[in-house]
Amino acid sequence: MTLHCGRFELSLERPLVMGVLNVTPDSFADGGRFFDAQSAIVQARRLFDEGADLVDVGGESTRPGAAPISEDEELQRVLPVLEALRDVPVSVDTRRPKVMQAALAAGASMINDIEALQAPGAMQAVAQSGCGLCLMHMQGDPRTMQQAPSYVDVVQEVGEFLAARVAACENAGIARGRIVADPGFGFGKTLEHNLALLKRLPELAHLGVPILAGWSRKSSLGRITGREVGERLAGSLSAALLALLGGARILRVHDVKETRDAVLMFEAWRQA
Ligand code: YH5
Repeated sequence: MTLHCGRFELSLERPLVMGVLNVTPDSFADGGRFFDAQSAIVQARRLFDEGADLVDVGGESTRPGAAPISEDEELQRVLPVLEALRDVPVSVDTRRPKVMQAALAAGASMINDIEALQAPGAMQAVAQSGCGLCLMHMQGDPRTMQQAPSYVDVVQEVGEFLAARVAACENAGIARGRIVADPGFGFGKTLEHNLALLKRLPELAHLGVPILAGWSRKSSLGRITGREVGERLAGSLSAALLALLGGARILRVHDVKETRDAVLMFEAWRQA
């Protein structure tokens, strides 16, 4: 049981922790891009020290309502960081085929695409390499997705979408052992949709690929706990544990050190 991620083989014997690294300009620093890249690299090393199995680097904000940035801007943000992290497994959170290609050439081991490779050319960009791949479900696009999410049966629809994307990838020559599927918590989903997906996560086991779950710090936690984004650690850890109970094998989180302990607790419980 391993996940093929380019030159890395990640064991899925125990759940994996994916640390989140946003590479967005630091408005409080005037050192420019070099400073931004340097602080991102330092932060990535810290996430690995804290127990991350891989780090997810993103140059484009995909939070609800976020404005898109140019392709050049995205490349200039992520490439220097990837080049400095060739010795460790790094995924790149991007929707753009050109960024995928450049990121893989710069040493990235995995592509994390919130559009599940639906952009023209994205499938080919990933098929040409041996990288890992995360296929995520989203209804709509980040700018408008939270306006009126609607499903008849969210779990069934997300499952059908992901199954179709896994099949399309396999047809394009991307081996199943490289693929991870993600229901996309918060991406065109109400709190009720997110909870239905969390509760019924075992129903996604039929996909036959590891499931990745990303609840860390998200608005649904704020809706439940009444906490602002900086106060959502306990909610995030609780959601992470519930996802593990539902069969998730990879957790995408901001708080690596704390999530690692939750994973160790889960593993101890599971093996008892
Ligand atoms: C994900 O779930 N999420 S970016 C809003 C927040 C906090 C966090 C209001 N990329 C996922 O993390 N990729 C993102 O507070 C992702 N799965 C995968 N595969 C959104 C995010 C966030 C948004």
